[in-house]
Amino acid sequence: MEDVIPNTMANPPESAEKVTDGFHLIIDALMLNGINTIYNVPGIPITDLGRFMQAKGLRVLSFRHEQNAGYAAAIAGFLNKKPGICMTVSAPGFLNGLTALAHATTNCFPMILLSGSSEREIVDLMQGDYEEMDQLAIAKPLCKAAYRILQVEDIGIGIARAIRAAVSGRPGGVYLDIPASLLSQSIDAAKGNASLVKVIDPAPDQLPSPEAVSRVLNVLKKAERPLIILGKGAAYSQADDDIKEFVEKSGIPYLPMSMAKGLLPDNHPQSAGAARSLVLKESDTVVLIGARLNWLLSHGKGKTWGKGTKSFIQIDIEAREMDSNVAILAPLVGDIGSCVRALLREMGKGWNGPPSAWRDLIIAKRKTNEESMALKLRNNHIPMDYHGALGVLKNIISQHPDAILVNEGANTLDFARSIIDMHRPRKRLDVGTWGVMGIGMGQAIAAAIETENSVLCIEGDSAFGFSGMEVETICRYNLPVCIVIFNNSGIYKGTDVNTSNNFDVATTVFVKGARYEKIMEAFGGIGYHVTSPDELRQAVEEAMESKKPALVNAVIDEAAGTESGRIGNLNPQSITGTRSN
Ligand code: ADP
Ligand code: TZD
Ligand code: MG
Repeated sequence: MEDVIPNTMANPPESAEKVTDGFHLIIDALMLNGINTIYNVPGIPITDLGRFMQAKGLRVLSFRHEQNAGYAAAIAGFLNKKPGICMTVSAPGFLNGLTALAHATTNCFPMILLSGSSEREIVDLMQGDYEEMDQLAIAKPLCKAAYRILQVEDIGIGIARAIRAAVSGRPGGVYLDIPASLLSQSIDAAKGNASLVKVIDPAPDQLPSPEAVSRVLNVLKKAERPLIILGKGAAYSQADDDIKEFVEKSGIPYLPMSMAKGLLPDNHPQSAGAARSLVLKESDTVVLIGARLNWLLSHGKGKTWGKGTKSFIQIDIEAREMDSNVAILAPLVGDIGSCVRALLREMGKGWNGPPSAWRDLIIAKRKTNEESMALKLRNNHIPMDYHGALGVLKNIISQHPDAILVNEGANTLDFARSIIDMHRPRKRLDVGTWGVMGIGMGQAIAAAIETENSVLCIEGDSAFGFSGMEVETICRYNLPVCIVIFNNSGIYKGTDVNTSNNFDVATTVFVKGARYEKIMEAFGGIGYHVTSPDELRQAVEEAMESKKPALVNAVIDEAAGTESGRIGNLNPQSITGTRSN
């Protein structure tokens, strides 16, 4: 289908240099605000917008499905602390991008979904326009803010508003509706230029009150078994040095949430990662830094947290997060950098760490757990189990501490998260707050583009299927991405059998012996098929060395996984008791 070329471009009037249009003002407004990368799928009405962006020097990456472009934009927002931009066509393209926008909002990542839309006059009378949909109304409940720009002179303000809404306070997703007719509206170039807005200080520091800082330290001083939990908000805040100094000065053991791994290296002496159950249960005082007490932390109560009452201290930019699940004794509302710096200042010199009995208990537990794990990781079983395969990948990541690890799946996710140590901040990207499958290729592409580092994706075979077609995108842009598929022929396991008399296989199993590596070969990348830890090591080392797109099909024992990985307890129980485990 042919795109509508704006009159200003097809037949430039004599005074063309003095006139600009919606297309160009959007580009100028984004560039003025330091936005230089767009993740998109082209089509009416935004094809030319992508072309003009490219012509102006923006990086415009085209995906095979908007959801993946959206996940790329969301994680770019996390990595850069500025909004990642996803651009889509109207109705179906917009809806495909919307999952990622909701995901960004849920995860507190700044992102802008910029979607073309059809003619308001027709849409609002529901007269059946091309890809008709009231996109603004649909986006609103799923994101932090939603705006529509109707007049060319409002582009500057509209984009400024979207940027500020995405990054200020608790970051999140913003929807920006771009009707086709806006793009071709023209305006005097000088007037247009003057209407642009450079957002000053889009995410201002938010200082905690001195009383709140003292309250935190008073609670902390009394703690006998304190624990710090670092969440992905701490990773996002990029206050890496201050956080490290606070943890080390306080002497308090810390537990990183999944995407906060590497903020301090996982082999740090204060890491309680290998004693997780113990510290959650036994701690008496917990300092949450950019981590919510949601399902991932069992809502701060119940069996996981043990019997004794705990004192919670929480650092978060969002005041409403306090007391969301349990009472917070010492809330510290502000941005993490400012809060941690304030604590460091007030702690002064000679701060006593927690009692050594607490530290020794954790160190002992950690040692036992690490030793029993080390044995499992060295196994050379064929078919491979998760431990044998992940032991290999753990070593590879420690040799490439700057490589970005992308991880999704169920068992593949849970085992990799606990087994693979991270060494630097923001190197581990994964399924986030929702535990969503499908983030893999989008995150891998954005990570390679935004950081220029190598990317290692560890993917369940089911997880990979959600975004697998983007292998073509990875090859097209020749990105240094190595995808390892943990191929157990199914979701959780490949062994389920349909015991009824119908003809279909069980709901959780896939084709046996699938040759995923051929998808990579189809587009010019390198494919490997491996069945042992040794072969896996060789393939991944070679792929990481080459910095070329590669896919390693790693055959895993079909029976090695467990239902739902580590969160099997969340499966509703069947009253007929027919579920097998
Ligand atoms: P995790 O899943 O790692 O536990 P969550 O996504 O639950 O982390 O929590 C992240 C928290 O971090 C959110 O409550 C968010 O408001 C907060 N946050 C994000 N950025 C900042 C920041 N710069 N300063 C303070 N808090 C932040
Ligand atoms: N759909 C979406 C978008 N997100 C989800 N989390 C799911 C479905 C349900 N789901 C999980 O929670 S994990 C998973 C699904 C389908 C796949 C697990 O299989 P896998 O990993 O092959 O990726 P393992 O190693 O076989 O467990
Ligand atoms: Mg699987």
